[in-house]
Amino acid sequence: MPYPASNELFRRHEKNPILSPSDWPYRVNSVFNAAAAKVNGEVVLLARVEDHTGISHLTVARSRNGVDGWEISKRPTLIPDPERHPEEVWGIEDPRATFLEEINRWAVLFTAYSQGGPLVSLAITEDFRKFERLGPVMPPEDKDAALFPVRFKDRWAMIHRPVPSLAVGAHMWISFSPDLKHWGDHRILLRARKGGWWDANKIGLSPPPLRTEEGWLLLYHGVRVTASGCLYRLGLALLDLEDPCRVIRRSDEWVFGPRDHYEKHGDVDNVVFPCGWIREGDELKLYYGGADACIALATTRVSWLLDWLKDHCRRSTRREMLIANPKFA
Ligand code: BMA
Repeated sequence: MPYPASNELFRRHEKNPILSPSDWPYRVNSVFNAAAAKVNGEVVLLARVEDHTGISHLTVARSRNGVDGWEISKRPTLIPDPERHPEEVWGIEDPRATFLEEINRWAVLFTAYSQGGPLVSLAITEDFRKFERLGPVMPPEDKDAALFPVRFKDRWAMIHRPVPSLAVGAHMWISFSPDLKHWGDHRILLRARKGGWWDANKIGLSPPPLRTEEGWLLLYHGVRVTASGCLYRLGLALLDLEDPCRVIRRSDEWVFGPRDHYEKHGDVDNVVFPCGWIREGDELKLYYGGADACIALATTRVSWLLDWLKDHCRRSTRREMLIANPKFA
């Protein structure tokens, strides 16, 4: 089935937003940016929940069909624990879950908001009920991190977004580790573009990399700074299956952006922010935060995204990538 001629690759669910603060069994300000996983036939969302102190924690919601009938935990699932983890003093945010077959567990990377700024922390879980916190894996400022599900030549790989200095741009990096705890061999994977592009100056990974027949599919966000605030939109890229440092394609155009009211208006206007997707055959369910206030669902097909990306990767973009990073050659 070819992708729609309208280029509308993602279809918003008619029940959007599928989860809102009013659905929560306890008092919260906002629910958004959830990790997504399929566990024992159920869709599990690990949502970022902000309470009325402004600090975030994470709470699980489960559903058979991934659309409605959510069973939401009566209490927070993972709360900041600054006694044992001082880096969590101002909250934990934006989880992304990857199933690691080798250890038969989910690895959840999330942002811990420390006094020194946001950093990347890791927790491991089998069932999204009990978690083992491994603590910080990247120093501040760093976020938008997710693991690949497999090792590459004996090493785990992570995509993340350090911000060494805003003057040089906030790019997506890739790093490697023998044990999930010690990370190195850091290099830039995808650069934020410059000037008037939709993804100029600041980009970051959205859901974890998705293994496809043609490569690792990435959905990433680009942040455009406008006179009325930031505008979060999403674009696609494809990495080599064997060598994830090799970018095969990158879209010039964004593929999804704020359109409906729950994306345009909330605590932070004009934000779509996915942290999870679930693949069932060719179908893909994308779970995203709407305007930092609610959780929404959009569906697409993996084959549509791959075909569209093939048709929408101009030569100039590839040239630009080669100049930016000779490792792409
Ligand atoms: C990013 C993260 C996200 C948030 C987005 C828009 O930096 O903090 O959690 O959704 O900004 O506010």
